[in-house]
Order: sequence, then structure tokens, then C-alpha cells
Amino acid sequence: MTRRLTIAAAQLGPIARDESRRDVVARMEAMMRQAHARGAQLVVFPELALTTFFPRWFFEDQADIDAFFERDMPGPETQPLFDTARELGIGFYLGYAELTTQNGHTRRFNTAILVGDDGRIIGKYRKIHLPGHDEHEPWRPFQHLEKRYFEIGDLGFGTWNAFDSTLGMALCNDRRWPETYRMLALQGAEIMMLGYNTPIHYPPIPAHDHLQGFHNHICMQAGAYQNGMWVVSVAKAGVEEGCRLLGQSSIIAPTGEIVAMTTTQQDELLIHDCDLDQTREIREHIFNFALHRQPQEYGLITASALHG
Ligand code: CDT
Repeated sequence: MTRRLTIAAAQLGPIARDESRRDVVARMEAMMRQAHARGAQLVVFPELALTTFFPRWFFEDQADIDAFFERDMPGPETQPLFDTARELGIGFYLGYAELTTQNGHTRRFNTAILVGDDGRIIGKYRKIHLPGHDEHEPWRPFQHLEKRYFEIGDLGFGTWNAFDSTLGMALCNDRRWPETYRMLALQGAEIMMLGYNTPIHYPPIPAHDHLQGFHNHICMQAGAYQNGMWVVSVAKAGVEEGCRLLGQSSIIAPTGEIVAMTTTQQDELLIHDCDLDQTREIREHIFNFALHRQPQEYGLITASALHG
């Protein structure tokens, strides 16, 4: 008998700056209920899913930035998601801005958690590839200040055994880097869950704007195939505070084929019954790591100095 997991990609439409977490959580909760009614066991939400994508603005006052962060997870406003998960017996992945204090230091991360069907947090990932810039660049029509507002994640690329599978998490820009998929696949991940906020307009190279959809899928389809894993990628989509965000959330099979893709820029669910053993068609053959990988030849990939 094959192992299967029914997964939902819960794309969110735009979130306005003044939209309350309570309202956003209500939208997400409704999607969890629909996903459950359609047989899903695990729901994947976007990156920074609880608020508008705030790195598009330069804020001078730290309090204005911190207003977008969660100090507790679950906190009073997010608790309903955990309660609904437990009530329905459904898991979820959630991206959010995390503010934490470690040894007296305040730290801020772009974070994703995996919550089990009992409503408990199973795993946490802190985004490693932070895109954008760290200083205000007024020439841009909007900012991308992830490098200013977040630290590089300090938890590495983890995997978790849950839902009768091995699951890995990543966030947005991580999907453009082949190392992300390989780090997860080397630890046996059968599914990579990833939320994203991708502006269509790329101010440094606007000539690439029309390629956003292509670049989104080319890297994930390649990552899925070259590592024999399912990829569930979930957008915050649509025109948010004047900035158009890419939709095209998708579920991608280990063959690299897109098996489901959203067609709107709104809250939209994709559901797919994933055959977890399909990963073996790739991993035991064309990309059998034990047989065919030659890591002794790949040293430059992990050397920090650039050559050439
Ligand atoms: N959120 C995120 O990582 N967005 C980036 C935008 C790249 S341009 C600064 C992405 O890779 O989609």
C-alpha cells in the first residue's frame, strides 16, 4: 500500500496594513475548515501570513516595525488556529515574524512553524536566505528590507518526522537556491513546504518583471525533480498596498510536474493527495544519492570564499 498525504496549499489574497490579525486569522480558519472538509490533513499558509508584507516600507521607529512581529506563538490572536487544528485533527505550516529574547538580546526572525494535528508545535524554521537590502533606498517604488528587519535564521535546515512522512520547511527566497532542497533531501525530506511573498516588480532589474512566474516555477520544479520530493508552495497574492504580489501557488510532484496551481489572486485552496512513495521513483534511480552523488567534487559549494 502506498503512503499518501492529502495536503492543502492555502493561498491568501492581499492583507491591508490596517487589517487586524483577528480578521486574518478568521480568513485562515475558514480555509482550514474548507480544507478539512475536502479531506486535507495538512494546510500550508504563506510566509508572513498574519500581516501585510511590511518589509516594503522603511520605518525609523522600531515600535512601528515590532508591531508586525509575534512575541508569543500561539498568542491571543493566533490561538484560534491552534484550537481549530486540534478540533479538526489537521496540521498546518504558518509563516510569521518572530520576536524573541535570548540571553537578554532581542532577536527577530522570518519564521515558519509546523503544527501537528493535536495543535502542538512540532518544528520551527528561521529563514536563511534573506533577500533585499538593509538601508533605505528611496529610489525604489517600494523597499525590500528583509536584510534590515530580520537576522539570518540560526536553526539550519531541519526536517521532522510527522504525518507518516518526513517534512522540511523553507521560506520564499530559499526556493531560488538549490542548496535548500538538497539540504532537506539529504535528511530524507519527502515534502518541502514553502510560503512566499514575491513582488512582480523587481526594481533593480525591471526587465525581469515578466519572468517572475517563470522563475518561480523553474526553480521549484527543478528542486523537486533533482531531489525527488514534493514541493508545496504558497503565495500571498494580489495587489497589497499598491504592490502586486505573484500568485501561482503550486503543488509540484517529485517528477517536477505541477499537479495543481492557483488561478486567482485571492484566498484560494489547492488540495492534492500526494503519493509519498513517488519520491522513491527518483531517489532510487536517476538521483540515487548513495550511488551517484560525488560530494568530494563539490567542496567549492560550501567554501565561503568566492573563486573566479
Ligand atoms: N519574501 C521574499 O523572499 N521575496 C523575494 C523577493 C526577491 S526580490 C527582493 C523572493 O525571492 O521572492
